[in-house]
Amino acid sequence: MTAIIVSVLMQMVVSCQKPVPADLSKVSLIPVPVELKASGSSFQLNENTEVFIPSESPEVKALANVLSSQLSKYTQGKITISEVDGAPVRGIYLSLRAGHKQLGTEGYQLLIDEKKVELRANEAAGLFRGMQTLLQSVIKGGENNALTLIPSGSVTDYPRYGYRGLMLDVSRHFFGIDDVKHIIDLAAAYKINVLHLHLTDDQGWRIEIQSWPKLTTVGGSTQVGGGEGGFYTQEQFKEIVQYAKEKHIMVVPEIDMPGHTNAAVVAYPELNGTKKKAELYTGTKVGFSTLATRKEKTYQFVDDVIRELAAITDGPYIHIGGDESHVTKDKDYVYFINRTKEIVKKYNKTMIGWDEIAHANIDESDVVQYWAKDENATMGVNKGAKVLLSPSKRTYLDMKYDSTTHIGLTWAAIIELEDSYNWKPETLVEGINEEHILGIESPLWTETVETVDDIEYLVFPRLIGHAEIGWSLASKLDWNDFKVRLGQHGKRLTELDVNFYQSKQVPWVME
Ligand code: TNX
Repeated sequence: MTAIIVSVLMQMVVSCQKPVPADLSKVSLIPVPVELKASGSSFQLNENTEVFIPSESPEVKALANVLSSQLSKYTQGKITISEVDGAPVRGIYLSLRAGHKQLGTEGYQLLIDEKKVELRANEAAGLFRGMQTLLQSVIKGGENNALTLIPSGSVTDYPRYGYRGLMLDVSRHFFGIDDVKHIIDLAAAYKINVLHLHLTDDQGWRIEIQSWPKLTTVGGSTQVGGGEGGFYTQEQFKEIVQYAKEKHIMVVPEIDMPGHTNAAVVAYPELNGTKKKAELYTGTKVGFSTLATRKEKTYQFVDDVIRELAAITDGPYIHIGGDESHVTKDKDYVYFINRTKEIVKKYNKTMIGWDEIAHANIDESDVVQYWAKDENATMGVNKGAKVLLSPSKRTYLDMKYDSTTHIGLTWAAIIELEDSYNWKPETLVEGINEEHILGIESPLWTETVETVDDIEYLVFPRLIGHAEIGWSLASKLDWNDFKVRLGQHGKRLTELDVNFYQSKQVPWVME
């Protein structure tokens, strides 16, 4: 009896609410969705709002928990979650139902009216991406802006490229797992789906390899500038992988070889391919180290490293580096990449390497990461490989914004926001078209990056633009439109306490 009364009262509360006009097409969504239709009214978020999910779906439950805690910021009490068998008539409903082929694995549909917000996707990843759109759609409205609204209408959305990455160099300066998780959270809010960790370089080896323990105890003991460095145990690395997975982000680990291996050869001098004795290195030069590419011992090392790494990596990719091997003879370099490719294959992973690997016997099962040379990218495509785009003049997050930027480098370019945004993947390199492109990735090299504040400053807001280039339809990419939408994210970024670069090219709205 009481239950009926409560339910009748609830209905009255809901139906007593007067519709409040709002315009979904005015909401600044980034990345801009494929299709959006506004219907002029709104859904009101308040303490009576509930999140509904289908029963027996732990994955959706986990997402609903995240959504409820994020939305509860706007309401007095915590938004409750209830399991239902059919679609509810009111509230926020997360529904997983297969069959929307066009939406693929990451796409979603959002249907909002005065009574209900329904988020639909084929897979949990799609619900997660759609949740980011939903969270960006929450606005203040009504009299004195006292109400929290989600403008009504519909969104149908799915990504252009399946790989939209951020790379973090944890070798030049080491960052612990809490820092990495924090960056994962920020990137996930803009639908980034890959975190590439550059785990090894001349200055430090950052991942525990149990069969070669000195890699970390010796090779991980310092960093640029001489700080104490550090490394991830395999358990910690798995924790990062798991955390990223909950945000539907895949981790791509990189072991950079045969160059950029000073830290490894200090730990194990028998692997050294130069005549010089290696010492721990805390400077920022590149291109001076190499492995002994003609020794069998080296391939035992590569095999052990890839085997252990493959076992703790969820995703299909292992990145083997391959850049700037300036002291490796060309034929030795090609020999090394060819052998390493076989080892990656043996452990059932797909090899990614920087664009120089196009000189080796690569094929359609490999990925070339374009950073420097058009001809390498083209050579890779001609051999059938897919290309991951990280053009240094556009996507290198370690480049300064202007000549006064207090950190960062300038060798590739000085990259203000407009330059980082205003390019198209499919017209970047002649002959490389959409079908050759796996996606785009923005690398943050950390020679000059020492703190999380430094990371945030160089990554944001440039990564937000790259996230849009990777996700949105080419026909919707427009700098003048983007900068206005981005300006509307100023307040959000400030609330999230992100130390972002307040580019003068953007009309920031901080209130
Ligand atoms: C070049 S990009 C490198 C890195 C440096 C970076 C600094 C690439 C594949 N190699 O080793 O950290 O420049 O911007």
